Amino acid sequence: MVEIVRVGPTDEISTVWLQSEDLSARAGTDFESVEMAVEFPRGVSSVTVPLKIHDNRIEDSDRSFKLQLAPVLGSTVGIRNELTVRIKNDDFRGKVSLPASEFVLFEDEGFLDLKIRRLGGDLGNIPIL
Ligand SMILES: [Ca+2]
Repeated sequence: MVEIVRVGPTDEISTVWLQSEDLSARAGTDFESVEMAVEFPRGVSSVTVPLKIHDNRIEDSDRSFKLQLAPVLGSTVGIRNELTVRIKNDDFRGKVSLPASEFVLFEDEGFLDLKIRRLGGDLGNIPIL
């Protein structure tokens, strides 16, 4: 969600235009495109707009898109009229590690059951070659 704040008198209705622009994030793939009029009724100084972000379940880099405000019907937009939204990747394969740096066993034991641990990831399979 993004909050749009109206500064100054609130005794009149005011409307601004909000739209998104792709940067490294793509509308339709990484987030739902935004293209809408945002109305401030009389007495209202802030409006919250919901943003829909898609979880791609792919290990990738962070991606960004921009939100821009534009005036409508004589409204005035402040100097802060752009906002960059960064979508942080939270899909990781994790790290694989051995349980110890040394194991000691007698040669007549024949086998060693080695437990390999996966830490900090939940995405897909990690092949052990
Ligand atoms: Ca991802």
